[in-house]
Amino acid sequence: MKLVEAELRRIRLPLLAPFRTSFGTEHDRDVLLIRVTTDDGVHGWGECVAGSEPLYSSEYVDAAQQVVRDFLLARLWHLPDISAHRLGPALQAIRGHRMAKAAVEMAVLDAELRSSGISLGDRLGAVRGSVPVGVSVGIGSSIAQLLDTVGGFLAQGYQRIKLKIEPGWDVDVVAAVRERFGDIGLQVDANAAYRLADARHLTELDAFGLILIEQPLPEEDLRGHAALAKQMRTPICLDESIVSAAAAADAIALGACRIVNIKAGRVGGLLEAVRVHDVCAASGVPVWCGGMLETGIGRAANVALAALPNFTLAGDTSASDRYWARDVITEPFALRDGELRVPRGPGLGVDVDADLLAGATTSVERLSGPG
Ligand code: SMG
Ligand code: MG
Repeated sequence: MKLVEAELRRIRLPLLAPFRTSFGTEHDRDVLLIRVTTDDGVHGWGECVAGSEPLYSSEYVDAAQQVVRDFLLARLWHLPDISAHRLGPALQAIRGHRMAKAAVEMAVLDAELRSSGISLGDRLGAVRGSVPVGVSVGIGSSIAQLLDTVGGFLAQGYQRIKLKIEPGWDVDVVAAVRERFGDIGLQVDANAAYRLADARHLTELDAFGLILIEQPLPEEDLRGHAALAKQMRTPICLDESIVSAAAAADAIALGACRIVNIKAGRVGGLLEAVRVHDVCAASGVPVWCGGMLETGIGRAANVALAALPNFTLAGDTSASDRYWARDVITEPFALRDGELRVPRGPGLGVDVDADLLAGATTSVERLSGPG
């Protein structure tokens, strides 16, 4: 299988409701989609999870598109036989830019699996036909408004609620949700908004029986997380800090986390995500699948990944209608009894709707290999 064409398409999808975190508010998503074509005429789709600004991590979508075009695809055109497991060695020279690499890998993997008739779930080692899902709830405008939002999601069947927190929107908010909704699965995510000096304040969260606290401290601060873990009863889960399987092994060895959030984009691709899963499984550390407000393309990959055996906690892979009035895939992901079904068709197992895609498109760059 040889790569002959690639289309770098940007789409803009308005979110049904703004999503506020400690680092900013998203009103819509500016998504880079990659469609590769092989010499057999098979297509493969990839989605890049980088945001429009470098706020979650150092990557952002304009840079990702440049990296994909000038540094990643540029190293792949000449390969006589391309497949996902050959990308690592071919792209090793390019440092970082994991979200850009992950998007290319997803597209190549999708094409490869579509041509051999294998589903992504089967390729990665899925052991479940559907996965339990939770929902991530942004910082609200008031506690009353947040309680309404949480109540709506629980009524839809979401199996756990994750509250975004930041200094000034934490203990009181968690207390109010616990009081109103009782013994629901509840966890919080700080997106690195605290410092170790806040440890005493954060221990107040221990009173609420949370499943976990996600990424309280900065990405680089593994030792800080290990020190915080000694003071808190609530398990620490890392998101931003875990950029590879090696980083996961280090964090676990240091005692910086007891749970890991896996996002394929953050670690450079689905194959590395499986390695993170395996490292955690070997250490008895449970994992769950994070979300980056993906369209149905990235969501299909997340749901397949979340079906691996050590994904024992509900993920942030919510249903399409939690985000979009209309997703770009023909069959949006729908919640059934608190779960999403893992696609069974070849590759990602979802079909892109050409009209919906055209309606959302803001630019298209068509590339082809040299001769
Ligand atoms: O996809 O439902 C989703 C969003 C889940 O909270 C979520 N993601 O830090 O885990 C996280 C955030 C990062 C994305 S904010 C744009
Ligand atoms: Mg997070």
